[in-house]
Amino acid sequence: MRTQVGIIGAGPAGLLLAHLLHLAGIDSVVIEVKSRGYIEGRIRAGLLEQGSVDTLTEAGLGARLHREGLGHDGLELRFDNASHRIDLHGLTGKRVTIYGQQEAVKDMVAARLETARPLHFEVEDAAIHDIEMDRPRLTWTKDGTRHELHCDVIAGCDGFHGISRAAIPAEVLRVYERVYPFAWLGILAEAKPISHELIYARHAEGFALATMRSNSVSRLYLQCAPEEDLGQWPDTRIWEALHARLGGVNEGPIIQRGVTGMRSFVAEPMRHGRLFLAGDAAHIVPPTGAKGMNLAIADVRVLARALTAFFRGEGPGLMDRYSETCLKRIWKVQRFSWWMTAMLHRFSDSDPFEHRVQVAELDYLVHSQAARTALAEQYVGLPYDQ
Ligand code: RFL
Ligand code: PHB
Repeated sequence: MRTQVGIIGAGPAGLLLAHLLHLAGIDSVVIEVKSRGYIEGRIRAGLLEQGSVDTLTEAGLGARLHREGLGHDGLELRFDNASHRIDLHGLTGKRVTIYGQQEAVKDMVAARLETARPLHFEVEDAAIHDIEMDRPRLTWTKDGTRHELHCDVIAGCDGFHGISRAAIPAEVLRVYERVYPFAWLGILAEAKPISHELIYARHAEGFALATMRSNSVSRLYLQCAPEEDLGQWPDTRIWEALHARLGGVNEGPIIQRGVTGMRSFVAEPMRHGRLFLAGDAAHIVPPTGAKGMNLAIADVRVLARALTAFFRGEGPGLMDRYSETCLKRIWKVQRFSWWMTAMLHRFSDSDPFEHRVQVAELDYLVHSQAARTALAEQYVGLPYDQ
């Protein structure tokens, strides 16, 4: 078998890349280790920057997003028993949209299947070969049969735990990492959101976030211990903690729950030979800034453009600059996500000094138009050309 771009992973990065390449007339094959049902049901991110919405819309993937997505013009910061609204739209002219990642994934899978280009689920033993040559290969097993795919380029869109990053020789790859001493316990509940906008709360007991998936489904997060045992969190304890930290929430049946560890991580460079990393395969941000899926989309925009130029015979210039171009944005977004995390969480070694500094930072933020503008322009998403 032969294709132009072999894509590993059918998350937002892999599926969007496949679609953008299709629109440019470039052939690709997508392989995914999980089933279609699994990736379409995996509950994760929910918040899209204005630029992500525009990218999906321009790619023809925005119909349901515009019908069902919830546009937000502001957010609330809560600390010291008071609430402060940040007017995102007033400060930047832009807004963000709540639309579950799995809904965006469903739209992209449907679009891919409509193109009739290959998307293989439940592959086993995927392996990458010859990335330092002009014809790299992908191999995998499906239903007991071994497959071999000759490619011009391989896109590693297989998330943090995939195989792609490990295919880059260790002596070439530099890794920057920070693991936080806490995690998020996230629930999805059939309960009306307490506000039509997101509420980020800093509380002496720990951070909490109230977001949503619809006008009748709440998505709520609580700071917890890094290896938290969900068995220690019966529903009553979850609701008590949410009430305390958010100043009251609406309760309802909990339909999903999980614990997410938090880290900041960047692997450089994002390209080696004919292998390109995109999305979580190359970087992880803590979810406080809501940036993971948005960064994946930003990488893929750059990669699709570079590959399109290459296959049109315009040379490898954009491909050669891929890593550098993406990393400029990635490090700014890393800084923003780290800053939001540091400002809003309780650190286990927190001392009274740190507490005072956090509150001073929040107080400054909500009273300074310059500081609010800085938060707002990063939260709605930096322009792509910076
Ligand atoms: P994904 O989504 O992990 O997709 C990678 C895919 O690759 C597959 N795979 C393989 N396939 C074939 N062969 C192999 N060997 C393979 N190994 C892995 C996997 O099965 C998977 O399908 O990475 P991608 O596409 O880079 O997308 C990244 C986003 O998923 C991620 O950054 C976000 O979910 C992060 N995130 C958020 N991002 C936002 O932009 N806004 C948010 O509000 C937001 N909130 C969140 C989040 C992530 C969270 N969790 C659970 C990590 C909230 C949470 C709680
Ligand atoms: C979500 O809606 O799941 C969400 C929103 C904002 C965040 C993280 C997660 O910062």
